[in-house]
Amino acid sequence: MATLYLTARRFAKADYVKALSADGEAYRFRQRPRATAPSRSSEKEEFMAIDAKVMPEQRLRALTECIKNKGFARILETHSGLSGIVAENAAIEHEGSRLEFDGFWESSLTDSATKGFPDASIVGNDSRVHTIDEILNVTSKPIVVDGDTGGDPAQFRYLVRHLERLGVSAVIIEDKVYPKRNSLDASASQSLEDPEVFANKIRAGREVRATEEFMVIARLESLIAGVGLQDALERAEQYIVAGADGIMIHTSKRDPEEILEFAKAYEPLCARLGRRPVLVSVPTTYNSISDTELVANGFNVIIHANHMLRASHKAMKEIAQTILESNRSLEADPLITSTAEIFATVGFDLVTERDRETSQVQRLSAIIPAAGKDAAFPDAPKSLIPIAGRPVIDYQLEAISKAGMNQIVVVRGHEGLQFDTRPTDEKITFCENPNYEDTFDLFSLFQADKYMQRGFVLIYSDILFDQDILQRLIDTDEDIVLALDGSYQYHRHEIEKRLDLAVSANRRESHHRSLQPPALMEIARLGKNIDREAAEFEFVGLAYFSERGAEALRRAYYECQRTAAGPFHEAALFKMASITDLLQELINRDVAVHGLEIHKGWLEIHNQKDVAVAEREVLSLVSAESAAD
Ligand code: SPV
Ligand code: MG
Repeated sequence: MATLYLTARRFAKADYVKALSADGEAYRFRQRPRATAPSRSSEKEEFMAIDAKVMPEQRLRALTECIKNKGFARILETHSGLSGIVAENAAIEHEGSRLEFDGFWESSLTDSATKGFPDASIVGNDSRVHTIDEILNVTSKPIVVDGDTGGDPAQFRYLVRHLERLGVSAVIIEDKVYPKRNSLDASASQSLEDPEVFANKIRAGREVRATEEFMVIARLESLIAGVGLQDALERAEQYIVAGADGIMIHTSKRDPEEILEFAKAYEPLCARLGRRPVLVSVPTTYNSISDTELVANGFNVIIHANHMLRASHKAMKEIAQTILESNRSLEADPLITSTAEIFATVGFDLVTERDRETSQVQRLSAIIPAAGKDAAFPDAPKSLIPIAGRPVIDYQLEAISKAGMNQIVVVRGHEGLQFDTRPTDEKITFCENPNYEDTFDLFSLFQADKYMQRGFVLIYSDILFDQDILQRLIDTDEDIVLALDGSYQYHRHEIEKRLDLAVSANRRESHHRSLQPPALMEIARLGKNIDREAAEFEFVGLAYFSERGAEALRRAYYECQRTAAGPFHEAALFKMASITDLLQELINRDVAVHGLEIHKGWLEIHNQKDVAVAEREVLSLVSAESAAD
């Protein structure tokens, strides 16, 4: 304790001012390595609870270490796991350093209020410990627990043992009589405990602790009870003599004057006693004073004691009102956190990421190249063409998620910003193809290269399809499988558009009379320039690539990118190639590219006529479904 006294003393006065001259200079001390590296986008930079590898003893000690190193600790109230995560991650850039809270306050007021109870010794220790454990579970910084009166010495002993074992750094008990009333209500009765009885409780608590670092802090309620500064100082002396590791002086006044007077008198008192326990303030009412000023006046722990709870209460009231007033929740959207951010905050993303690693289907990405501009729909990406009131991509997302995939990647280009109007909680990863005017779908696809590597499903942006087709493609044992529509050959004379056509390796004559079930076949030729009479199939725009298939595709792409000069299959240049060109390249290199024949369950949107057909289909499906219900 002597060391702590010296260190705290050393920092307590003029040196604090010097250390904090630029209001934050002292923070340089604390470039604490994070328990886990922040991952992915800034919105998702939240602390991932499951990866927090801080053991109870380490956390326990961190508070004294923090006070030793920089002279003080700035503490924020938390009342739940979620508020703990937010408090843990709160940070600003301050003069080139990262400024964060140093730990958390587990408050009796806010723990009770979260449960809808008054702060009047109603919520018991078991329940409090449950909340504390919740916070410990998802955070890594030190916790200071509000121990109320501590109960009788026997109860306090058990509380100290329990909190210390959990890794809590300090417990603060107040010198009032059980059952206590919250200190901030001036009309409440505030009966003070006999100081000697309270001093014995401090002794009892300190006796049972297993480590030197666990702090038992005595909270003076003299100013709350209106018995004055002198009483506070006398009690402070008794508690210091009893071994208190810290002294908290509290007031409900708005003016910090009394608190500062106490702090001034505290130094000579400690000097006389030869020991200076840390000095703690809770500036809820006297909050015009800054943390820096409090530190400059000798305070070592500053607790912002209830702000997270009060903030959430205000926000909840506002949102409930807004939904009632608006008769729906749309107006509430800008006032609330997106579900995607909540998912990232509490580590749900990590769960799904790990699911993806273990599940064959979930490992796959669904990649939708949607960068190109189509003359028939010049004003928007084709993904956003509305069909019966919903954009094409909505139907695609539904089918993709029904097939069990949740990594969805859209490559955008033409009118790409229009995707920003999508719901914020939708989980689409966007890649950009800024060269969409000079390139085609192959170049777009490879903007999503890093999402291709564990296997993927390619989905053209202008098709509606049944999820069964996706499922069947994925279920094949082949590495590259394209969905091919065999009905093309019956309609070929009616179709005017330039389609992606395919010829199988074992061309089946009189195919339409075959009794064989639809089967997988190897593809020999693929492209738009295939003679219409020779072509048997139309490529639907849905294809599956296993990890190996994706690897073969990527290898060919990067080799051709390096070596291809002049025309590349049907393209004038490699840079302007289509996906089918690269697939033809694979076939020529003896990589098996398979086709899975389908007859129904998809529609392509090439022009306004297709939109009308799609709308009729969608609406008839909807009415068939509701008739079946
Ligand atoms: C608490 O946060 O529960 C406290 C501080 O004890 S105060 O509410 O100011 O009494
Ligand atoms: Mg309290």
